[in-house]
Amino acid sequence: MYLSKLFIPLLKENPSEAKIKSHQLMLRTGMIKQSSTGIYSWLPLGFKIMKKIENIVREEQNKIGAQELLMPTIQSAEIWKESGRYDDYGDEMLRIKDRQGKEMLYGPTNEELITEIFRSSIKSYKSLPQLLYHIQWKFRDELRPRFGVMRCKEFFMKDAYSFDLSDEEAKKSYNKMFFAYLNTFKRLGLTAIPMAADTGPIGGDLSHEFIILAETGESKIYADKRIFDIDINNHNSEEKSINDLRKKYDNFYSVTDDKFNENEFNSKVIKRNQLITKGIEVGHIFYFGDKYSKPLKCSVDLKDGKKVYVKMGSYGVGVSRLVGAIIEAKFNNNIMKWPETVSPFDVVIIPSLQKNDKSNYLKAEKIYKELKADNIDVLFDDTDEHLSAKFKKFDLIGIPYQIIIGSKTTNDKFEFKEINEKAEELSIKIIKNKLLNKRKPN
Ligand code: 5CA
Repeated sequence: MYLSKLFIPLLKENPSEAKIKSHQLMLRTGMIKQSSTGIYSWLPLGFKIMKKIENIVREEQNKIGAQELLMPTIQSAEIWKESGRYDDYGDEMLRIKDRQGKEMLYGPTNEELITEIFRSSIKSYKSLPQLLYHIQWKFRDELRPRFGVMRCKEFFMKDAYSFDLSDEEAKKSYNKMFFAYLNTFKRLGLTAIPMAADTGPIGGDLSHEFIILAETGESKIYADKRIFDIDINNHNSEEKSINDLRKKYDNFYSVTDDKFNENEFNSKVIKRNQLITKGIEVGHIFYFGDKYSKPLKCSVDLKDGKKVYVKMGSYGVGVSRLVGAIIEAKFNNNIMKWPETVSPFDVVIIPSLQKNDKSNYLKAEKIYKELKADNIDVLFDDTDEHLSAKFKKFDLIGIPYQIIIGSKTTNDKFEFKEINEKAEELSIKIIKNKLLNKRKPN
């Protein structure tokens, strides 16, 4: 892609309404544009990054055997009345009437709708367990939408739902998700820690929030520092391996504010290991048994003819929130570096272009074509801005690798730079191999 053709409305200054760095950066680099309070359009740069995050989330769901479907954003109020949540959900739910006066709503979550789909399709124990998910827009009329995509009204979420015959089986589904979440966040370049959490309007008595540390986070957390040293790499998707991993996390105290108990914290964690800080909730998993299946009469026949209400859990990832969360984690000293897995481009070519001398342009174009031929997603800054202005711009856009074509460039060696590292003079062949090697298999 040529930068001159890219739809990327950059701003010169930080917009005054943006209070945290992710919101500032997203507006400055033209990733999003506010359409009304708490509602955003995703412009090409932001959308591309979000789609990459979405795909990693999807791949890790598929790996544990979850099946993707797509439910609508608009739901009928009826099923919410059946579950009893229509009134409980309060003002956060956006209620709508269609032309027949039928009560509808813009889904803030999908426990009712998926239960309705399940109860009308599955009748026998033989079809269980099931793990279903979708990635869809949600709407919550938040009282105080703030921090850009971190707490907004309309947001993109992956929500999964598990269906099992017993509590014991359901815990296995829960642990599988626990495992998938750790892998997902790792691939996104984040260290997300599972923390025992309150269940709020979703309900149930078992729940973990996955939290990344950030001063601007809205969740207060209390943890044993050693939980950050757990290495998930030695674990695979076998049941025993997943259980062992779950146990490792359970060994260390880690809770959010609403589960905090000072005496327990002080008795379980010695002072030196105590961490009290703030974080961003990027995912949340719940187990709630028959909380929805019972009122919605979602049961299956067992072998002996008896009926059992299916045992359910739900599992959310804030896909659009993650875009902001990654920025909070990776944008430091005014320099952004996207993890390679989600970066909007693999590499950017930054030539110094003079009006009367086409040579740098031609060199840059040649490299551009060569990299493209190897399917490397490359951005070519073909604008006539001064090099220093270009560098400033790419400090914010955050593409992790740069090829710089300036006065130091010879005919066969180019400056190759990883953001925050020293530049090296390398041939295009070596640069190409370096970039291709970065594409690690998952
Ligand atoms: N039904 C359950 C699990 S599928 C559920 O809705 N859980 S949740 O309420 O915790 O939301 C899941 C994730 O969505 C959160 O962990 C968070 O990352 C994201 N999220 C929730 N509310 C917002 C919001 N207002 N703006 C942006 N992201 C949000």
